[in-house]
Amino acid sequence: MLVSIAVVVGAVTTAIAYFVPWLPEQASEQREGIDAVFWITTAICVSIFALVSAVILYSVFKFRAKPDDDTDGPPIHGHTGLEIAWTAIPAILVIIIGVASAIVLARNDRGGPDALRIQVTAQQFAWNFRYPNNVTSGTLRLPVHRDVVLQLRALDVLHSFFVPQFGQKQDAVPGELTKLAITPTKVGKYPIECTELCGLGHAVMRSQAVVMPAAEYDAWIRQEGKRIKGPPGQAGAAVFENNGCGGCHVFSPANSQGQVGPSLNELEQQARRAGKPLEDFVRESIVEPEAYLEPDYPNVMPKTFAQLPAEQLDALVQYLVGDEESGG
Ligand code: HEC
Ligand SMILES: [Cu+2]
Repeated sequence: MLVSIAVVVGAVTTAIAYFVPWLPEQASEQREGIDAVFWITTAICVSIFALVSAVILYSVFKFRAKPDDDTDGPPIHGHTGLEIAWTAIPAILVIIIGVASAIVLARNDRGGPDALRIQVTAQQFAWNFRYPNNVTSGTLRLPVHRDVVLQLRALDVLHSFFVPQFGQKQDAVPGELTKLAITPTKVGKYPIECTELCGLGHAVMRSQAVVMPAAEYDAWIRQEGKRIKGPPGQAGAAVFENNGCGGCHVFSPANSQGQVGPSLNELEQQARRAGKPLEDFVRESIVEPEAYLEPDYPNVMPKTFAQLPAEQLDALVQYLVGDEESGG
């Protein structure tokens, strides 16, 4: 009887654990180990739950007092064997979970000797990514099946990088360089979330990880690398596009339609209103957005662009200042 109850409870709980898709899609090698630990833990929990439920259900029916029975039960003074068992078995189970976790963590921390290294800058409330050839972007592009190591920096407060489909989280800590290894296994688009409450805009501190076929990634990174070294107009356009400026700003030369920030088509009037020379105004607006806040707009322009390499910043400013400088 006891055994049949345990089997039924165990089967139902296992079905709930197995058939309901609790976990996000698996898209990295690191996630495989994490999921394994998760399933080991779940198996242990299901077994103990089945055992305890069976004993409780069995006892409730088997040892129920008769309605007119007011006597005390027999006095019981512990059971040394049982006590040793219920101390030792959980200790062993916890050690199993601990050892499995340690193995997975150690394996997941290995980036591989020729991993692609990408610099990540986190700041209230945006992410910025810089690739080995200095291309910068607001979305993270990764080649599938290649070891990647993210090197994370925070410029203000604690942030935490998390892509649920990749499994691991890593804090970005001001004044410290932290690392996160990812080996993507599936082409696709995955959300990047900040998982450390970092201020008012925490909930919108999101971006996207785009996992691409290796050849497509190589072509993209080569092309963007060439564009940022090209003439200022071309380089500026590349920096503008890759860093997501168009998502928030209208700017005709880029064909962008973002409505979060002011239009960048009338920068001259805006500079005059701010009482600054055009180029200084534009540069300052990008590097230090809070220096002059356009009235009627939220203060949400990311400050991460101060991290742009100098040539890219110059090219971006030229691109925005436009015609009078480049003569075309
Ligand atoms: C998340 C949205 C967002 C993104 C992304 C963004 N901006 Fe902004 N930007 C704003 C907002 C809002 C303002 C107005 C508030 C302020 O002045 O800081 C602004 C202001 C500016 C200004 C000053 C314009 C004026 O009229 O005062 C410039 C120039 C500018 N942004 C350029 C850029 C460039 C270049 C990028 C990309 C590298 C960019 N922005 C990315 C939201 C954004
Ligand atoms: Cu954050």
